[in-house]
Amino acid sequence: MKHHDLKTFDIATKVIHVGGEPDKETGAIMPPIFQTSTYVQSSPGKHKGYEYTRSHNPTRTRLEKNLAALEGAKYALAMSSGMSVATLMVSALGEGATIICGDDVYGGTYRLFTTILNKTYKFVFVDTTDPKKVEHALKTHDASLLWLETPTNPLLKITDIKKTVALAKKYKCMTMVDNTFMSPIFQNPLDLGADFVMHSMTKYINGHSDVVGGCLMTNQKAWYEKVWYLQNSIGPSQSPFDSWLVLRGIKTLAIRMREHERNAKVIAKYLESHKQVESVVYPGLKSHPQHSIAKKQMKGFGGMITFYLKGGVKESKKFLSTVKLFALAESLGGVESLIEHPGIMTHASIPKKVREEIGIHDNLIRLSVGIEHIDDLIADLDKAFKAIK
Ligand code: P1T
Repeated sequence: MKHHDLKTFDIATKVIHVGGEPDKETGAIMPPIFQTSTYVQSSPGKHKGYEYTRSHNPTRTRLEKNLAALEGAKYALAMSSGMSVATLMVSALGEGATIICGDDVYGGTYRLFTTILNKTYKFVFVDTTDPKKVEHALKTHDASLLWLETPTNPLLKITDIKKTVALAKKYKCMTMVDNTFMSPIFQNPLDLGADFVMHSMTKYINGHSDVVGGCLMTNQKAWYEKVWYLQNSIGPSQSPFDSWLVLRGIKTLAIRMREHERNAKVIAKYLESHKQVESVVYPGLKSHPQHSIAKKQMKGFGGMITFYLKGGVKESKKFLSTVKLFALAESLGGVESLIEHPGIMTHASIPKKVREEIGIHDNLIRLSVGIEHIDDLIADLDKAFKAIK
């Protein structure tokens, strides 16, 4: 094969080949799982770049190379969960730092920020889809970091990344984008000016619902080193085996995202025309309030849909326990379709009053549309609608 530069390849090629080079020693096409905790040194302090797996591991290094390439970043860190990425990123800012955070984020992020990290850091929640509100918060607080989730979980609100990052820069505030819902296939926040991007790898990146993991990507060496120092000191480094599973799952990320979106588009339209549905939220629908921003900054609309059922908690519960192909479970982004009730499940840690204020009502249902055959998915939903009629 002629010499080629992996950097110039399309992302669909990168997911398969970056960090996936054949093993130098044996030619094995699949990377070895370096299931080891430590590494032999030839004399004290003399080693091959690997001392202890909490610090570095060759399988994890391969995954980090791949992750960095997908977000066009110089550096990536793979950790044992999305929540550990959030914890270490905030901790890297230093005691007393202020973080401005979107008002609709994953319930676990909200819980982490408002019940644990709030003892050491200050969090200010704003609706980041409104630049005026963001600017007001930046003006009133000396914030170090703006935390954006876009699209948000579960309401799929979209923030204009480029515009909002520019605003934050004006106030010397850095920006982190939680890009979990889009995956690197559909959105690349670093290209839009963000300082950091994170993913819960548990979702689309791994894609097979068999790993919990998180990753952080950045172009800034000093911040990468700060977060790595915390990872090495505190310990939530991704394990060799889970790193390997993600390297395996990630190969089909580009093709999976296409299929997730293809199915989600059909289901969003189906729901929008359904008499038993109050309203549907999907970035690909013209009715989505930030549809034009979505078209501009995203390369696809993704596989997540939320909708408000006509009815209350009773109808929602019946609907959720009638579907069969859509599995009733927390999480998202796997090849199999999932369904859940944010108010009772993923966002239960947010006080009811706060939930209601932002629109997480008792008739809100969230779908993670998988890549099964579309006819089977529609038939499953049909059955549930008939059951609550
Ligand atoms: O579960 P973990 O890998 O720690 O990632 C947390 C996380 C971070 N950011 C976003 C946008 C997320 O959706 C999540 C996890 N979310 C779910 C488990 C869920 O069902 O929404």
